[in-house]
Amino acid sequence: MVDSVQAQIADFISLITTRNPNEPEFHQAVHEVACSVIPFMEDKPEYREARILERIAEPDRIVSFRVSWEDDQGRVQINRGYRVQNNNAIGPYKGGLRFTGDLKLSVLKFLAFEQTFKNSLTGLPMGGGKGGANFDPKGKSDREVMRFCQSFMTQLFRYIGRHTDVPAGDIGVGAREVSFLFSQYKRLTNEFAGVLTGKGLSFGGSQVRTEATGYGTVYFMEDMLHTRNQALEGKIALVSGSGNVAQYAIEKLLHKGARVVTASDSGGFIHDPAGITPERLAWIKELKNKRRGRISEYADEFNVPYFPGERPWRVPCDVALPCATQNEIHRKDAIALCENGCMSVAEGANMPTTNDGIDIFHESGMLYGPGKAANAGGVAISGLEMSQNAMHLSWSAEELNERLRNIMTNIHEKCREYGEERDRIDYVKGANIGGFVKVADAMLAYGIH
Ligand code: NDP
Ligand code: 2IT
Repeated sequence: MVDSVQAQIADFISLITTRNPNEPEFHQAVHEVACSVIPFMEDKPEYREARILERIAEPDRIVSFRVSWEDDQGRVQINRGYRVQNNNAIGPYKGGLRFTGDLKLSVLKFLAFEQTFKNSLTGLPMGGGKGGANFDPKGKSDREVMRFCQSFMTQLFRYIGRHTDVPAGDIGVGAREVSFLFSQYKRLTNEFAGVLTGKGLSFGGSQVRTEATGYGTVYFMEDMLHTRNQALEGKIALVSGSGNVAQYAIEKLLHKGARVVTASDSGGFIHDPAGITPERLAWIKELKNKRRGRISEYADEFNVPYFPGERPWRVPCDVALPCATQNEIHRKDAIALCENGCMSVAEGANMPTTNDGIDIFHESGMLYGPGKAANAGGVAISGLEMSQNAMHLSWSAEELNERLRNIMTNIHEKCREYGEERDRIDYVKGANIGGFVKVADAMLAYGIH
């Protein structure tokens, strides 16, 4: 039985690898899910015969388009934009847009695949998608970013819509970019519609969306710690990244009485042993969201060490929250975290830990919350932004924060339902199966297409 399951997983991965050559991130994400879902399907022939997992792992549609724009020197620039519409069995495609210089289709495919499970876990009616461009907003002027976003949306608008596909932000796409994108959609269609989430509060945005991913990740960690009668108060926390997710993860960790000793960007990390204070966090927000500077400046400003080209995982800690990008915790980093006494990892980022790193976490018995569960608070509040837009009303911050708190606990419970083992909860298994079932049942009902 076990051998046959292992053989099925190997066959499945070999099929995915052959069908999608040179897409290591996509293979990695599918592999992780297959290891949970294929054993689960052993006594569920209806899912197996309908080849549901194989269908979820083949995107419904991928569009790619040229984005031409003019830089401040009047030179023509050309980038490539994409939208991966992975699966809309349970709702319109939903997921962020990522702008990074090195963006590859493999990364967007893994993100859109994971998003399908994550969105299902929120309990809201959202399918999975992701998009973006190989465009790096860093070092560009506001006007250049505006012209790029206008050109990007001039292509993208024909593939999206409030009932079709609703993008949002991700790495390199924050409030500024979403505003430019939304306004171009409005110009092109003459429609004021909830076609993007993460909008400004004056034009249909939701309270708590900015905070939701980071806060939600901390809530999820809090729920994991509760299962062992632990709390965040007094814990030493490592955070990576210093963008949207990291900033609000740090903020909520401070509310909960934790001591956050690191932050990072693509250049390296800072170590502030006394702990990032609310004042220093406000300084980081100003640095990253307004001045668009580097985290190394924190080290100069507050006279703490900066480690260029390194990640924070070798600093001793109680808990760790990777909030930057994929594959930032490798096996050796996972070993260092465990050896240094880290008791829980909650992923604010998508797929920050390699699969052999996850194995180390599981072997150590630590509380490990994978991104598709732990960081689902962002897209959950996006889903509620869509609801508010559809009803032409807006809820208060208190209301939304309470809903976010409840959604994260519901996701934790879903992970428990499908991932509980004799002496622990396997959150990877719980999140993968918990996200899979709703999508699979809808696909079964639809028949074959
Ligand atoms: P931001 O663009 O606001 O911040 C990204 C942060 O990650 C920056 O500090 C950036 O540094 C750092 N970073 C980016 N690329 C790399 C790299 N290759 N190596 C090291 N550091 C890097 O993005 P978000 O905070 O929105 O996203 C962070 C993570 O959270 C991503 O994995 C995203 O997919 C995930 N996520 C985001 C959600 C959201 O609502 N925004 C929801 C759920 C998940 P630098 O400034 O130098 O580029
Ligand atoms: O990875 C994610 O969940 C996001 N970037 C947020 C997606 C969304 O639609 O809010």
